Amino acid sequence: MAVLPIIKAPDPILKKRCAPVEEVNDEIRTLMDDMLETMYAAPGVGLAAPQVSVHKRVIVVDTSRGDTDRSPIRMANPEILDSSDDLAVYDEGCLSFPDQYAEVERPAKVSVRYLDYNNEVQEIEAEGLLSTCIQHEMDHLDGKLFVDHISMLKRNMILRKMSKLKKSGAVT
Ligand code: GNR
Ligand code: NI
Repeated sequence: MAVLPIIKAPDPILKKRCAPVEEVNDEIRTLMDDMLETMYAAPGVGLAAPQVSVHKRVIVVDTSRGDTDRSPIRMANPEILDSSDDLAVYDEGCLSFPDQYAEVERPAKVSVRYLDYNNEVQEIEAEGLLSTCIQHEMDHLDGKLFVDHISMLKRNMILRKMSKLKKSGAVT
């Protein structure tokens, strides 16, 4: 397993659409495991493949918090089957935007179909932080970032801050 470098915004790598995985084979399993190790090291509750420069539809999440009771979920080709009409607001962050937060409104519950670590089709229903996190990670696969859900004013504020941090070398 390996901790991979996380791409920080603004970067065109984060804006590309990712290609579906043909099957979850050893190469994809290694990617999933490296992504989990990278996510735990950060630490974060989710990570999408483009954040580590891989343009494949792979995400990992673990919203359990705490080092002892880990419950990692590894997903390839996640699809939203259904989402609730009721919405939930979370103060979201992103490992590609260190120290930047903004409230984002999304469907409160989603049902998701994906390929698991064994290349088997799974379906789960998610609510709360898990639901938010899965939707945030799935957005990454389409080059969409949490700042694309907020007002242009707030988005530009955050993007300007990130550009400055990168220019000064405070963020790499
Ligand atoms: O670690 C993360 N925390 C988080 C908090 C609220 C909503 C979404 C997230 S995802 C983020 C990790 C990340 O950037 N995943 O792409
Ligand atoms: Ni993110």
